[in-house]
Amino acid sequence: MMTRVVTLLALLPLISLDLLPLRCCAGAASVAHTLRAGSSLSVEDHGLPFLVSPDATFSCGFLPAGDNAFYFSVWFTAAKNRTAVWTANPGAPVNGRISRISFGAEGKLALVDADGTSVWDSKTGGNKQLTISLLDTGNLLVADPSTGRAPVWQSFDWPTDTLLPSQTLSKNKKLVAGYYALYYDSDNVLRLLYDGPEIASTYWPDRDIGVFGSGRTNYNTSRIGVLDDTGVFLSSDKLRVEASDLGAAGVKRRLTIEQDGNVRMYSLDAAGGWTVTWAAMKQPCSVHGLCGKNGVCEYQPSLRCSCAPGHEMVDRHDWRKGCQPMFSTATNCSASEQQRFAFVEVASTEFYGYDLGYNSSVTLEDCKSICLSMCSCVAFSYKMNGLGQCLPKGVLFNGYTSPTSPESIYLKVPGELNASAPPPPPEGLVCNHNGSAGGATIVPPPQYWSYFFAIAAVLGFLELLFIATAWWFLSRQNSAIPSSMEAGYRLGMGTHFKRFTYRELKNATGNFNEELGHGGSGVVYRGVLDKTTVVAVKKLTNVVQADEEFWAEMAVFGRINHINLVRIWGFCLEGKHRLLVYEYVENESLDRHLFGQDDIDKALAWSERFKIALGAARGLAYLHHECLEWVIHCDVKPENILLTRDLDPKISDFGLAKLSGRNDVSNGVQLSHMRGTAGYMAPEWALGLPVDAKVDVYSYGIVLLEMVIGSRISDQTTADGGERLEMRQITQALKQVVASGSIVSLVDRRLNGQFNPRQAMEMVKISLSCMEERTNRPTMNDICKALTACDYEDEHPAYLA
Ligand SMILES: *[C@@H]1O[C@H](CO)[C@@H](O)[C@H](O)[C@H]1NC(C)=O
Ligand SMILES: *[C@@H]1O[C@H](CO)[C@@H](O)[C@H](O)[C@H]1NC(C)=O
Ligand SMILES: *[C@@H]1O[C@H](CO)[C@@H](O)[C@H](O)[C@H]1NC(C)=O
Ligand SMILES: *[C@@H]1O[C@H](CO)[C@@H](O)[C@H](O)[C@H]1NC(C)=O
Ligand SMILES: *[C@@H]1O[C@H](CO)[C@@H](O)[C@H](O)[C@H]1NC(C)=O
Ligand SMILES: CC(=O)N[C@H]1CO[C@H](CO)[C@@H](O)[C@@H]1O
Repeated sequence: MMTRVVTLLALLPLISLDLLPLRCCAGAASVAHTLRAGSSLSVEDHGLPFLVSPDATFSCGFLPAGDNAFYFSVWFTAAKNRTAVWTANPGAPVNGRISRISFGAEGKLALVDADGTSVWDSKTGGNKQLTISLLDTGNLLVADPSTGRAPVWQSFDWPTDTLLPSQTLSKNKKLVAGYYALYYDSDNVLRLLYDGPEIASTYWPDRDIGVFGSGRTNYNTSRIGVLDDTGVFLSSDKLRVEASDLGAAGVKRRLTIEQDGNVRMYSLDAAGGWTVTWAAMKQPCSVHGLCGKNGVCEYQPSLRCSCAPGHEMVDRHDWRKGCQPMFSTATNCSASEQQRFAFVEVASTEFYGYDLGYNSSVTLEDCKSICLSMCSCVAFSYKMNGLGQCLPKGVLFNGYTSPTSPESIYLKVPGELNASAPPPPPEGLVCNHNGSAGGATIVPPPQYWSYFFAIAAVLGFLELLFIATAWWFLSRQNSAIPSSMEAGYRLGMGTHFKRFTYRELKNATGNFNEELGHGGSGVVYRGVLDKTTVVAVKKLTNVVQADEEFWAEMAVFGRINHINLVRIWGFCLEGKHRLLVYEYVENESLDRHLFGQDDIDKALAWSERFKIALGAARGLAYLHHECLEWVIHCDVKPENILLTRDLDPKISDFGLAKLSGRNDVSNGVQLSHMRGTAGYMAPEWALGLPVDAKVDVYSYGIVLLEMVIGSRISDQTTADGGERLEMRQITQALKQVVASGSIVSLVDRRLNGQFNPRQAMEMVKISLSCMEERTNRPTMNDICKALTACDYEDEHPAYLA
């Protein structure tokens, strides 16, 4: 295998990536830029534009909008997908037959539907000789030539969802998409508003930070916002935003509000596609109104709605209509009725607004009684963090869940949901710190709670009883779990986590004949369960634990569940055999994709690399933080990051450090054997210091850097290809690159300059901070936040399409 050598020390001259060649539009010259009164175009000629701007940047004419429906719009000629930048008849398409756009003899631009009704007109005309032109700015202009082409009407005054460079957004103009609007509020601040059928609220600038906290002002009454060609949007309320490709010459840009409530700036690339260069909302779920009443938004890895526990969708096809409770809510406010209710915790979840009151420095119990005493209280949010903040809520809107949120919401539900069952666990997901018999905490990870509570609500308390008993058994370290208990346990977990017999696994793997790979912890074989499910079966070597301890660890593994972690389906513990059964991940490990592929076409694209970096960070953050810092991976490297068919990352082999021996010490875990892989191991390993989660942060930093440069760090050599570089020299070189502000010399050449410089720079900066001395390294949560903040390439959520 040939190793490509990236010479970090020899910083090469920058390769220009911002000079995107512009497409020329042959044949456009035959179409008019300006028309006199008496011109028209039928929708049946929709292959033809009505007008094209002099330099052919913009065209206008009919754009299809579904079956046999058309809009009259202006679009960028060079864009592959004709994205309308202005539309005459938004929301009111005309028929695909007979409809016409005409600039009539009286000087009025009018859109007439098949049945002869006028759908829209420019309300211009009279007896003057007017003309209509499409300008190079994208402005469709009706002008009077006799007065030096003074505008009589222009599309720039009637924006739809898009602002073009040189077009102004002002007091009486707003950008609208569905229920969302970008507009100047009466206090002079540019805001984003959700104006839905049930509720209306503004969500940008962030209301928790406020106008001034967001760097805005409400003192400037001019209320003007302008986008310029270089990619700067300036607003009179002191908002200034810059495109990530700021200043790139000749780039065609637009600023558009979209159906998902976000505002994005786009640049047209050479291939005729659009690249997001700025987005108003960094967290897609912070947009209001996405999932409706009692709905919860989750962004992991793309936007997804679900109902709060005990609720179901009102309309299966429309999340905006939200969810309704499946239980009877309070009808009167008698004390006896209030006693009917209890609370169910939904961890890491917030619902914005609709507070009925606010109390601080109260206990959770006080907060419960405050909510019980208010008839209209349907839930409360409680934040521990030393303040004891209690916010009873009257309505649940704008819900979102984020693994890092410190808040929990407690839903008021009828007590019969738990009448004779054991209490729902008092805390969120807890990977029992020390595997001991602590509180039986059984709340599944956040992304499964809806499923979990749906079962609880529908089937009643039976499962809870099973689960609790099973857990009681497990936590008693009883290795002989009766099968009915196992069944209940499986059901409750919403998974198939189970104990397998050795014979089952032997059969499933055809007597361990197809080896998928091997590492320090054992050999992995391909297996097939129930003739259908492909799994990976790992025969563990080096397991030093007694059966009881192994059981306890398995109990923890069974609860680890995150989209970016390889799922563990079960295990086998029989005699000296110790096996783990994993989800099979189709697309091999990251190293196979990243290294040794000299074929340019096969190299991972930038967006894929960034997605993998973010996903792996989320998986590790989950292990470190959601599990009370219990699970340290200890062997983060590209070989342990598996990729799905869609190239989503899943971390494998976590938790094995623990199985292969440990000594708990007060500050960190002292592992009896050194684990990890040379090149990815933090320096404290070598120094024999106790290790903590920061060893994973170090290794992650190395992997992150390797994703940027496309080769192994341990293979880096000096410019003449001579000796290997030491880590110290590499960080030195990286610091120079960061200081120079240009990352091009560093990024994998196979990408041919097709990468996002801002993301690449952020990745290198994070990587550098991961290589710092232990206490200075960021946490995985910090890294997730930093990466998410530059993840502008949000796909549009599928359900809104
Ligand atoms: C208000 O904003 C406009 C446009 O950004 C700017 O030209 C003007 O100087 C501002 N006025 C004040 C008083 O800051
Ligand atoms: C055009 O739109 C289709 C469907 O919306 C999408 O799959 C495709 O990627 C788009 N093409 C470009 C160049 O944006
Ligand atoms: C309130 O409702 C409860 C049960 O829903 C009922 O038993 C009680 O009689 C009601 N009280 C009044 C005053 O209506
Ligand atoms: C909560 O606040 C309200 C009003 O601020 C007050 O009347 C009430 O006593 C407080 N409750 C507790 C338990 O502190
Ligand atoms: C370990 O378990 C014991 C016994 O339940 C408990 O008191 C202790 O707090 C646990 N330790 C940690 C760090 O959770
Ligand atoms: C309303 C109600 O009965 N809630 C009960 C749920 O279960 C726990 C534990 O048994 C009780 O403490 C609650 O009162």
